[in-house]
Amino acid sequence: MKLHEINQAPFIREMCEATSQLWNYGWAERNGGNISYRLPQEEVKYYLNTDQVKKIVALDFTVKSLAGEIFLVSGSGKYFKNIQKNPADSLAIIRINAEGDHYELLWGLEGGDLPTSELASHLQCHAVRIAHDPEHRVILHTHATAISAMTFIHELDEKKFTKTLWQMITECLVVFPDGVSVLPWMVAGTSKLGAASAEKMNDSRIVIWPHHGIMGAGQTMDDAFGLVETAEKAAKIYLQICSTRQEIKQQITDQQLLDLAAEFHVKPKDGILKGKGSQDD
Ligand code: 2HA
Ligand code: ZN
Repeated sequence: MKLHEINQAPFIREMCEATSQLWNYGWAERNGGNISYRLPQEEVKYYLNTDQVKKIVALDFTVKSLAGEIFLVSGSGKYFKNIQKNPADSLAIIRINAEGDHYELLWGLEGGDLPTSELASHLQCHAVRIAHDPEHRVILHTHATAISAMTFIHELDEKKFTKTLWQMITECLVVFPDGVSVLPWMVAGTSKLGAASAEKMNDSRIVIWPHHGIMGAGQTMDDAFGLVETAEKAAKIYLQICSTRQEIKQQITDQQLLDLAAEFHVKPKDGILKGKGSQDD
């Protein structure tokens, strides 16, 4: 079969668009942020001979449930602003081996670099999200400015953090009824952070890394991106309210949020809202 030009592949184009948009937002300074995109074998085979393995590399953790899965990932140390100029240098297509303890490099990272330093977080989060949702495909980590700023002045209790975000924009509850999870500060790039993030991804598709950034999961690039954008917009409103130093004179009540959830057929995360129709009433 004649292979198509891989730079024209929808998954490469989407990755280029997302990374440059993240840079335009100012959330991807230097090499900040990383994305991984689960690719179906049937899609990849039009662009790549998946029998040709360029390199096999050990993982320092095991993700057995991802055996045979293929991912497009951003490279370690790569600047999001530059990815679209040379995707084959900045991105990699990897496949997890049958034991789930190595990856095979199928394409990319032509300069010999490694996949994202947060690979442990990405793969462990994928494993958890796929177990909840077979359609899950994208994990996106970025240094979203307002969310990071909010982690300095808001309590890190995840129920309180979730409620504040839900109160900032009516749409938030509809976009992330599962709320946000918040980890304690942890060292970046470690499999410990990966395991902790993955554990949180059982409960929510957003995990906040205080004083660092955010991780979002989605079925498509737009889905994961939109989720992060929505949380970030809410955080921005929160910060703007704080900076006015005015007391809040009115806001969306718990009951209004519950009415909204009923209208949109979403189930708000337990233990946050009180009122008619709440689990906690
Ligand atoms: O440098 O964002 O968390 C990439 C990162 C590490
Ligand atoms: Zn980061």
